[in-house]
Amino acid sequence: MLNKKMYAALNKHMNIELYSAYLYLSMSSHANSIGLKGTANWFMVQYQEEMVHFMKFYNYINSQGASIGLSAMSAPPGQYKSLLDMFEQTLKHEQFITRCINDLTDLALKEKDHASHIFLQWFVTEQIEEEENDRDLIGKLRLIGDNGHGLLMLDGEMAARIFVP
Ligand code: OFO
Repeated sequence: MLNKKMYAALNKHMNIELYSAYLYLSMSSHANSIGLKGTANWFMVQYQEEMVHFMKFYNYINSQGASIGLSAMSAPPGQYKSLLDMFEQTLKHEQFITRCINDLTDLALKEKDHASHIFLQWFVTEQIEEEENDRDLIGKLRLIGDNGHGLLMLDGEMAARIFVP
């Protein structure tokens, strides 16, 4: 059973995971609207992954006998200056998520909630990959700069990403 503090923190973060899904869904559509279909695919896969993250929290809270509370969702930005801007915003968001996961893990230890502490380990590991992916793409985009050919090549690479549930 989750204590009050742990429940509130996990439930709040569950809603943040849903916001992550919203954010990447919006980025996917923006990429599509500027003709970058591969990038649109990359963000669509990212959206699907975020829904998995959301459902992990949803199922965990339910498995502890509590019912989840969905909160109102703020709208993500719909316009971006460039592809680099999108990925810089993505990395910034993922760094925020990493801080949230670290805070949740600290709380689980403080509350001696071993089940939640184990549950959160998956996310601690996942965040390493989340940030790494974004940093890799930002590095490539900085090298590419304004080179249209390079941008299209990278877009083609991003078309190959597939969702692995
Ligand atoms: Fe992008 O890792 Fe969840 O939010």
